[in-house]
Amino acid sequence: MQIEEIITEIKRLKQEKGAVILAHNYQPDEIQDIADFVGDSLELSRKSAAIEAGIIVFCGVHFMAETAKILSPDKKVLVPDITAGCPLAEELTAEDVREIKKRLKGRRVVAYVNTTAEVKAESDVCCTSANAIKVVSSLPDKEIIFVPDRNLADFVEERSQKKIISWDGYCPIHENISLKDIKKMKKLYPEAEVWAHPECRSEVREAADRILSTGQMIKEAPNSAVKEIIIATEIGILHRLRKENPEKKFYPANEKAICKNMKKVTLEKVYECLKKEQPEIVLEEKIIQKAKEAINQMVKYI
Ligand code: CIZ
Repeated sequence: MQIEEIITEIKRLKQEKGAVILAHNYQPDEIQDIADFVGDSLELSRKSAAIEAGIIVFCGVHFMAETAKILSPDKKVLVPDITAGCPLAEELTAEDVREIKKRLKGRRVVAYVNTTAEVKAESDVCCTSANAIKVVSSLPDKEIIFVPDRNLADFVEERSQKKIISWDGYCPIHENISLKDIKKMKKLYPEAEVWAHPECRSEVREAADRILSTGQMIKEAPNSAVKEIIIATEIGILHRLRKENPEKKFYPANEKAICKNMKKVTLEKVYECLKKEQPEIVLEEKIIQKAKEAINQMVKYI
């Protein structure tokens, strides 16, 4: 089938089945363009809980679709490619969390949304990069265990009054963005501001003018007085930034900052997934119930 035909078929099947397509900000451009909603994991989690559709096609990585399923257990949550995982989420198991809780008894565990459903079920509270500071600051504890991203953990410690004990995980895509990249881009575009994601290394965060989640970048771009912005995160976000702000210029800090897992989703796979209603996210009821408690805290904070 030609691309145009696939898109027509996706639209037809979506209507016939009462399905909704959600896409993460890091998805390929053409997937963002056919989606009903594009956003970060917090926005998409909220959306999945609020929409009435019986079928959600989640275009993103596995943990994001799991989060949608936990918040909407009665809906069928489909993923175009079940192998689209997140290396950061896969760095930590539920057993690791149980062990760390035993070792550091009495401390609460805050889990970044980039974790498996099983890890969320063992954690006290979840957060995203958009609300990590607010979630951590809302807790009465002085010391917090934060998993799995060490860079986001450091960023939260810098901006909250808490001592953070962090897991030593990282996102390989964000860690690959270097200070050298930032300096090179600043030389090319001296008027540009640098906006970095909190999953970036500390030296990149220090060199940045602003540290923002993808959802915050989307919200801030139209309000910012600057005309040129160097973006230090996965390059999928550039599509929406450019589309929604045609008068501004956005440059990737490193054009190789590409998450291969995010790009596993294709139009053909979305079509097949809608047609066959497979692959589907299936989670144990016990995991859903436990993880939901941690996620409910997350969706309270913007
Ligand atoms: O929360 C998300 O969706 C992720 C993984 C990054 C971001 O900043 O949007």
